[in-house]
Amino acid sequence: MAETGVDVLPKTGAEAAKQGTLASFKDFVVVEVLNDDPQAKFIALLGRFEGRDDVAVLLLNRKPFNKDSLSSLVGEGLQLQHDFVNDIYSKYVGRPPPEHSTVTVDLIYPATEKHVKKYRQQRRCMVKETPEMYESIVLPYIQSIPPAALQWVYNVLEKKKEVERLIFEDSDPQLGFMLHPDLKWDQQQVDQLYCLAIVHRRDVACLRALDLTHLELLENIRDKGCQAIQDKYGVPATSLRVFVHYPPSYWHFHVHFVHAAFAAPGTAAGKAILLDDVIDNMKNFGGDYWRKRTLTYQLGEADDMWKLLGAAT
Ligand code: G7M
Repeated sequence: MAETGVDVLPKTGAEAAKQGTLASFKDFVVVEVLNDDPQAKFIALLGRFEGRDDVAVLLLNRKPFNKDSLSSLVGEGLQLQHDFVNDIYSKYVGRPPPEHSTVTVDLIYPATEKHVKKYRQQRRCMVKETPEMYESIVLPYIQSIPPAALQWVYNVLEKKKEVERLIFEDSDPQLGFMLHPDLKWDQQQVDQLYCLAIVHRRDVACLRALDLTHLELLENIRDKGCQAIQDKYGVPATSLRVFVHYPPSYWHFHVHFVHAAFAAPGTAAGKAILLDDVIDNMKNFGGDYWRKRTLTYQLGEADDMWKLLGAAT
């Protein structure tokens, strides 16, 4: 094989990680367990590839049971090891076949300090953000974030990445958006559906930026996004929780579409605001509703925003 050119196989884990072609984590060293949630069967690890100074955040999620292939689980597939029996009650340890024992693996590499802080377990704090705090503290903070933080968004919008995952596009520069499966969804089970609509226009950072001129955009995302999900996955609008985050992690306007049966992370009060409520409040109480409101939400204490807002709260 040639030593140069795009077809060269990467030699190290770090190179493969950058190309998205990792086959295993054999030269990955765990430095810290950032978070461990046994209930959600989730662990976040901070690590390094051997010989590298930069760090990676590795998120491992055990997948829920797949109801569509139960026969391969409870048939001969599950190898049983007896634990105990007491009257009518018995217990075994079961070793599932490979298709039932996979984990989803999300890797952020190279990870920034912001990523590490985001996933490290930390005290949760409530903030009451007034419009004045938004103007004087949050807006300058948003403006200080390096544009590189939105590179993945622009890669999607410019069709450099995730092209084969595109579910729907409305290419209108003002009203248009692109709909993809969210990074968090592996598209295996429709009752865990999680899609993300990203708007084409680049001048709307978040909920606070909305006014009456954006109503048509919001209704367009809701109506065409729901229709596209119905067409592709057969999930009707009545089974979808459609919401925005405030504050978002990425300050380029986007909308989450999640199956109503799925209590996904980030759907809780203090983070998610239903798109219908966003629209309805603007229609009923004025286009500047989200600019005039005090917004109450939760942040991790390691979050840069908490460092700025904590003192003012
Ligand atoms: O909290 P916020 O509203 O900013 O949520 C951003 C959403 O973008 C989350 O649900 C992420 O899982 C999702 N997301 C983040 N990244 C880096 C990607 C990505 O590269 N591709 C896709 N499709 N979704 C992403």
